Order: sequence, then structure tokens, then C-alpha cells
Amino acid sequence: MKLDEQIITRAIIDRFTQKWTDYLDLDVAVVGGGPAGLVAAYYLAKNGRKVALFERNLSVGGGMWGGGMMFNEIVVQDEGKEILDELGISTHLFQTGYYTADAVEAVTTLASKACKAGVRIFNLMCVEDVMVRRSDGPESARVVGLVINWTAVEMARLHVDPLTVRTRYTLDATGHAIELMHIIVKKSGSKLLTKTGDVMGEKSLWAEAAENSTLENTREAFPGVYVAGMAANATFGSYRMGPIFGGMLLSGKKAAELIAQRLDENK
Ligand code: 48F
Repeated sequence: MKLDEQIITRAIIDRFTQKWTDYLDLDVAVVGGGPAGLVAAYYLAKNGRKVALFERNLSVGGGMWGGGMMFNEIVVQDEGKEILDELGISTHLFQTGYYTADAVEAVTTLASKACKAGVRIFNLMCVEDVMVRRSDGPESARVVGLVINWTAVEMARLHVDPLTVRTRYTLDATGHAIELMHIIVKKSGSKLLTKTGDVMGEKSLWAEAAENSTLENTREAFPGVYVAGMAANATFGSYRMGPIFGGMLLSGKKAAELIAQRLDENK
């Protein structure tokens, strides 16, 4: 078969443009494609919501590829195993209450499930700002959109203006960096829904306390913006957990349930 480079080029540009324009107005924008963001996006899309996930890196998976210290195995507890079972990711009992999974199988399966459920993943794009609107209603300020640019622009420090997407809800799943929360505090002049009104910051490693608090901290942290995964603990001032991933998976699922409920209430 003869191949025409012009057709290949046109196919890529046309299809990407279509994908991008179809996803400029979202039910949920997930920022960060680590385990928490991927799980949340998967459950929301499976539930019929229009979800885009923005990931700064070339690949999604965040900190899950490397397991612990580049030993590419992850550990989950009983509750986390249930989510891996549901997704069809193989787990192996290590000893009572502790299971392992291959980190590469976990990331690739999760990413594949998310795509097939309808999540549009935009990799190589970073969220560099938010759009906040004020009203006289109960939520005086609310995030209504995200400001997006290519990672390459960010890395090269080029002066290139970004583009935007509109979204009903946003999930900050940016991990330890909690990038959206910092941007909101710095730029909106509003307080977060934390005890101090500010980003409370992450504490040192304590697996058990951190895993338990991740779920409690998975909630709305600013009107319209939820936090999940490590971002939840870092926002609300709890511990890091190290290479145990049950909390990340459960947090993603809980964030999806909470946001779906809000979308239903505000139909
Ligand atoms: O760090 P990450 O894996 O977050 P997570 O889902 O999971 C944390 C664990 O990996 C591990 C842990 C628990 O076992 O402590 O660290 O909470 O994934 C966060 C993703 O967000 C992307 C980043 O590249 C990474 O893949 N990210 C961060 N900021 C932005 C972003 C941004 N502004 N725009 C787009 N992507």
C-alpha cells in the first residue's frame, strides 16, 4: 500500500483538534494522572460523566511506576485490593493484610480502563492557573475553569499565552505538590476549606495514619475543587504514606463518588 505523509499529518491534526474541542466544556477536570487521579477519572467516566484528565508528563501513572525506591512493586491492604480486583489487576498475598501488585501492570491497566470508560487524557499539558468567578450566592468564589499550556512551553520558559477549559468540578490530584491549591491561595485571595484557610502542608512518613487520613481528607477544599490522593493529605496537613497505594485508590474512588453526587444535586 502506498502511504501519503500528508494524510498521516492531516489525520493527527484533525483527530486531535476534534478531541480537544469536544472536551472544552467538562463535568469534571482531573489534574494529575497519578493513581488517585486515574481512579477518580475512571469511576466518573464509567458513571457517564464527561471527564478530561490533564497530565504534565509524557506518561500517566505518577509515582506508581517506580513502586518503592524504583523496585517496581506496589503494596496494598485489603480495601485497596478490592479496587485492584475490580479493575482486573493481579494481586499476590504477601502476608495477612498485605498484597503486592506489579507497578507496571497496575499503571497500564488503570490507564487503559480509564480511556475505555471514556476519560480523555491530555498528556504533555500542564494546568498553570485556574479561573475563579465571584457571585453573591453561598459560594462567594468558585473555580469554573482551568488554564492550560503545553509542558514544553513551561519547560522552555517561553512567553506563550495559555488556553482554557470550562468545568463544573475540578479534582486536584497533583500529588505532593498540590499545585492547584497553591495557585488558588496565591491568586484568588480566598481561603481554602481547611482549618487555617491555607494549604496546611504534608507531614513526615507514617503509613498507617496517612492511609487512614487520606480518605477523611478526600473532600472539597475550595468551592468547585476537590482534592484526592497525596494532595488530600498535603492540603489538610496529614502524613505521607510511602509506597503503599490502597489509600490512593480508595481516595480516587471516594472523590468520584462525592463529585458525582454534587453533579446530581446541581442538575
Ligand atoms: O504524584 P502522583 O502519583 O499523585 P497521587 O495520585 O499518588 C501519590 C503516589 O504516587 C505516591 C504516594 C503514595 O503512595 O505518596 O507519591 O496522589 O501523581 C500526580 C501527577 O500529577 C501531575 C504529575 O506529573 C503526576 O503525574 N501533575 C502535577 N502537577 C500538575 C500535573 C499540573 N499542574 N498539571 C498537570 N499535571
